[in-house]
Amino acid sequence: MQNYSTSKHAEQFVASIGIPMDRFITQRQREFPYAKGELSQLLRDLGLAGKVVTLSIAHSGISGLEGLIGGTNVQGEEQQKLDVVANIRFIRALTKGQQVCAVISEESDELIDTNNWHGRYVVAIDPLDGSSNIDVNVSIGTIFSIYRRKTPVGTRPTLEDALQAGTEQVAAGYIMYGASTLLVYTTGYGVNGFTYNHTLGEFILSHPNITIPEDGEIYSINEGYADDFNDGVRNYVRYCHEKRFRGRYIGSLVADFHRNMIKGGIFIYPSTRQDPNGKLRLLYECNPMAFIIEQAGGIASNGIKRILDIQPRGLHQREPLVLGSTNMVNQFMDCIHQNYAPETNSEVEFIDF
Ligand code: AHM
Ligand code: MG
Repeated sequence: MQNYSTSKHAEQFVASIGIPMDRFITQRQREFPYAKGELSQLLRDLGLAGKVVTLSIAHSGISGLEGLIGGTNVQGEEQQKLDVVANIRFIRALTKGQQVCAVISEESDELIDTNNWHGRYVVAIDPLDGSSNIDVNVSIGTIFSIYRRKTPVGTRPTLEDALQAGTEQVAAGYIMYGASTLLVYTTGYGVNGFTYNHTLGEFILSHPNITIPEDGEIYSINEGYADDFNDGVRNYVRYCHEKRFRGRYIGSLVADFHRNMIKGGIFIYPSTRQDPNGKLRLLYECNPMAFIIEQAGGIASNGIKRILDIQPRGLHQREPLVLGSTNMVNQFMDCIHQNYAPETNSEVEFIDF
């Protein structure tokens, strides 16, 4: 039997858990020879806004923050009060932090100019994802993606800064507001997760070096739309049924993604008859999750192309998304490219009850 208490792996594990995120970020700064601490500061700013939003969510029921605000966002979706609160908190933190020259937000039609023209970074953010779960105390999240700007420092940021392929991300992450608040991020050197400790007011390293199992038995897709999927996606769903995989679908991307990354699984938001490009937005939903899952050892695709290779054409562009454990995503690809036909006459005997 392996002696875990003396293995190198165990030493690393024990040594790293418990480090406050601030210290972890400072230690890791050397991974960015070009950076002078601005990216570290930016990650801290996101963490700070995440703490404030954690409080707003926790008190939403008793402070009148539940429910709709009475307006719609650029995508015509009804805005919840907490959507708006989270948007304000994150944009304020990024603006005051001064490292970011422009923000792309799910809640804002146009590119937001923070007036920090000396900031070197651009952030794409979904301030509060999983709107349908906000009022029912189910996990929701913030998703973010960080790029270096393309235009010269000191000038007005433009769409050229915003419309960068996912391969250009320098960092990406999410904050999950669940049973605990968890901040998970990557800078391209693995994936690490930090749990918020309310007493200390700090994010503490709790999930060092997260990797996704190569295989899994969880599939996450909204099967309510099955009649609107194409045959390939329906084939894959039937394959999951045949394999007796477990269906798990929260309807909050962050929560579904996080569970699948830890346990092994596949998340699919395909194109449907109504929405040929799917629902999820490339810049602040697909790209950050794709960067994280690849760093954890998994795959992310739109069914044809690697997500990170897609050249964005618009701030709120949507893409079909499939991501997760390598073997599961590869099997999905076989199904959608019709290399797999499910057994139609399986000889299963059903027992009446
Ligand atoms: P939102 O940004 O309006 O909250 O929508 C995104 C969310 C994702 O978190 C989730 O994966 C998906 O919408 C669920 O959509 P559906 O209810 O169509 O299954
Ligand atoms: Mg969203």
